[in-house]
Amino acid sequence: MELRVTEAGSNQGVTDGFHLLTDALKLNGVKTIYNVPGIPITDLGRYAQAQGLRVLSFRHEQHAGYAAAAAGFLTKKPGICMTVSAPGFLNGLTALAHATTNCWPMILISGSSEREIVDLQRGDYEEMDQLAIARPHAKAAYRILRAEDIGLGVARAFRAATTGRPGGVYLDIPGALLGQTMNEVEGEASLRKVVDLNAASVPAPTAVRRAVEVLKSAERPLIIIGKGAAYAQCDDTVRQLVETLGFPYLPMSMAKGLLPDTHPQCASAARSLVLKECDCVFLVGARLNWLLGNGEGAGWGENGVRNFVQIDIEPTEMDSNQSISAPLIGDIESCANALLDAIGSNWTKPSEEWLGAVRAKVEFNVARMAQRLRNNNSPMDYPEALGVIKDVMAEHQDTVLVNEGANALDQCRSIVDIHQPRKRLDVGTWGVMGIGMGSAVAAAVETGNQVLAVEGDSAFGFSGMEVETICRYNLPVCIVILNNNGIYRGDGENWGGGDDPSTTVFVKNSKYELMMQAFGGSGAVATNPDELRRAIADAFETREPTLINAVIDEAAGRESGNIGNLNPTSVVAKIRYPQAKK
Ligand code: ADP
Ligand code: TZD
Ligand code: MG
Repeated sequence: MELRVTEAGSNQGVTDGFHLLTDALKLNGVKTIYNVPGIPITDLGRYAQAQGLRVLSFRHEQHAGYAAAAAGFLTKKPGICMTVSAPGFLNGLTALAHATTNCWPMILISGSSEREIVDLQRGDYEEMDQLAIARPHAKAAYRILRAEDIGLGVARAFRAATTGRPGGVYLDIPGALLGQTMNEVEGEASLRKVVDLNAASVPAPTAVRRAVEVLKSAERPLIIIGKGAAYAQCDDTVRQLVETLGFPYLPMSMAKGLLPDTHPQCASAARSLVLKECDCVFLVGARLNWLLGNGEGAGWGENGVRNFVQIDIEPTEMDSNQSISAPLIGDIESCANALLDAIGSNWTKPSEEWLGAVRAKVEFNVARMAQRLRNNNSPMDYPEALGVIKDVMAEHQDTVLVNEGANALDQCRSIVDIHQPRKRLDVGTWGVMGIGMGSAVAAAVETGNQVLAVEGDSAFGFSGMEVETICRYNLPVCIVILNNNGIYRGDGENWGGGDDPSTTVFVKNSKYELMMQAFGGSGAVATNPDELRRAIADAFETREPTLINAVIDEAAGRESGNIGNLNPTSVVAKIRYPQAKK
């Protein structure tokens, strides 16, 4: 351990809370901290930087938090976010809850005020009982009160965030802890490196045999691959399992690219058909939550899904919606390998009747869409703009695509193929607007690859100020705003007839490109697909921070994109608001 020298002079042999905390993080492999400075953690960030950690400062904690969450997904290690107390903590908490909801490992470290004052509610600077507030939104929440417990506290946070089903962990750091001193040798001895963070969890042989029998009995089987499988980083094993079984598969949004979307078994373009007609569904790291209609109702198994088989590391996920005929409780790599062993070499692939029907539907739908992706209108509609993005992702397959919005999200997800694992970061399980710039920063920092952020104009606004962060660190991020002047559409009217614009409409023809130019990055406007293609090519060539304002027809979108059905309806609205046309 290095010697520490204080202003007072030589202070050999002594360490303190600041340094124990950074040492504990380093010992557990942390390389980057996503943070917003302030009392009491300003110096913590400085010391971390001095000790060789990369400390990236954001303009708002939520985006530092979303960056940490995305880093957790990309690296399979906890992403670290650091904030000040009360308001900074609350700003970061949204991201911690998001990480927990998505089953991603993240640790939110927040400074907090003096316990003696806070607990008597005497009104301290930024007083708040942060630990209690964090607990329901995190997989675990801990507070460290003594310098000698820093090693233990950090180790517990790492273990909880990562082992089993991953999630967000809150670590409460009262300001006074950071200044506590202890003997340096004892301090070093108190730190712990967590062993086998991503511990394997092997399924029982009986469960494996049961799953093989159920899968064998399927006539029209379907695999659904979720982001848990992308997170698991056993890409070759998943691919081998899918190809050995020979089933059509559907990738969930962030599992796209785990096998390339152009794979012959990929049934994305025949989604309605496979969900309606399948008789057996094999879930691999995907939950039967709202994104899959909870496995029932409209769109699902017209003739009834007879069997669900599910791989998940979390036992309570089984039977959370539909009855699971063959649960495989374990990590995806262990489960997939056990299945491959049990299957051996004599596996009969599904009937040509089923595979042929799926293939025909895929080919039909892909061909039907192809022309729409090639039109060259001005202003563009979504498919025209996204046809360009699709080409870019095919030509630059290691680009990380960040995507948020409503139409900007849904149409991008279905049109733009992803070719490599973990190259798509989006709104996740909650459908969060605001993940954009934080995810883009994390993607650039953690992978070093070019990032392409495809953003609705509303979605971008949630984190738009972080373009300064992107410029400050000179990250290779190209932002394309699909600008339709508003939320869902830009042509809504005020149904009360007043002067205020409709609730969903923004300033028309906004010059978003100037936001990037304000901080020294490049800005461009694209009014047609050719211009968009050229602007992206320039950004990829220079790897400069770039913002392209892509002008989209303001009447092109649909209310809520693909999930308009989730809006509650009013029975009296049509009578009261005759102006309401859409
Ligand atoms: P999607 O939104 O893509 O459908 P979900 O987030 O709903 O995916 O589901 C991911 C699932 O993957 C979670 O239930 C989680 O417990 C599980 N999971 C995460 N990591 C692993 C792993 N290494 N092995 C097995 N299951 C995992
Ligand atoms: N706030 C948060 C945090 N998350 C949300 N999902 C929403 C609000 C509601 N919301 C959506 O679900 S999509 C969306 C909002 C505000 C923006 C859609 O507009 P956009 O995309 O410009 O981003 P399109 O292309 O105009 O549809
Ligand atoms: Mg919009």
